[in-house]
Amino acid sequence: MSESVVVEPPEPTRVRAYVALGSNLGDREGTLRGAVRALGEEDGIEVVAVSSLRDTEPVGVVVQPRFLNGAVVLETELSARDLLERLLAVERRFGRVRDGVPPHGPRTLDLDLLLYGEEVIDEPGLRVPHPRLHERRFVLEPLAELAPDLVIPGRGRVEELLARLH
Ligand code: PH2
Ligand code: MG
Ligand code: MG
Repeated sequence: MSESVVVEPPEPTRVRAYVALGSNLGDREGTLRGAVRALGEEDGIEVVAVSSLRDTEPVGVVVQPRFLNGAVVLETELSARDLLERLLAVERRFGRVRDGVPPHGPRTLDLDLLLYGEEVIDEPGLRVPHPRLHERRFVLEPLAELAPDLVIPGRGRVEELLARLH
């Protein structure tokens, strides 16, 4: 009689992803806390760490309410595209409206995929690393709190990118 061999299913590949949080309409803190909870409840997404939340001056379109910003570290089994779709779905659940609103205008919730592992992706609607992450203090500060030594592909270490802004 041959010995039985237990074949373990392959470990699903888990990727570490970083997501920026932003809100400048309604109950900003309630929305960001709720969104982080909602992300953690999604199948295939685990919230590993959450930065502090900071009140920030609007950048770009400056005539709009102040933002509350932060960032989270996720571990995920989802592809970058599927993760992006989940982020957009959570934005909608928290009242994000895109129709008729200027691209950088006020929003109840903005969840931007900053990094997906070490991958560099440039596809319609999906660019990682996020193309403006290295020049935005409201993104780099919370990111530096979570992962100062993190290297942004093509840009450098988070802490150095932040120091360059001072
Ligand atoms: N998001 C923008 C435009 N400007 N300014 C701040 N302070 N925080 C943001 O999250 C932000 C912004 C577009 O996504
Ligand atoms: Mg944004
Ligand atoms: Mg966005």
